[in-house]
Amino acid sequence: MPDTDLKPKTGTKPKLERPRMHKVILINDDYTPREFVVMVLEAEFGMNEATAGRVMLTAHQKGSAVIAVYQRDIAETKATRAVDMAKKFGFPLMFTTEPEE
Ligand code: NFA
Repeated sequence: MPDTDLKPKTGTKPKLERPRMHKVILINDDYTPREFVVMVLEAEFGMNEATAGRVMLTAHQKGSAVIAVYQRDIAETKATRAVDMAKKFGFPLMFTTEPEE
């Protein structure tokens, strides 16, 4: 095309928002054994036993605890896998995700 303008445009690059990160939140319940919660936190979220124990206790005492922050897909996959693992053992353990501010 003879009159195609090949000059690079300047000043038109859109400013992209960085995608928001998503928190995975552990919800307390009255039935899931503490040791099982710790095991799930170790298995699915790569925590050591000391950290997993602290996070579990925080949720136990306050009702919920933020576990970690990931890109949305990863947060949702990990939360789903953790809930499914608990379900398989007959426990009502819940994890949710929500976007960071
Ligand atoms: N509240 C549960 C218990 O006393 C332990 C628990 C902690 C469950 C954190 C869910 C989340 N067995």
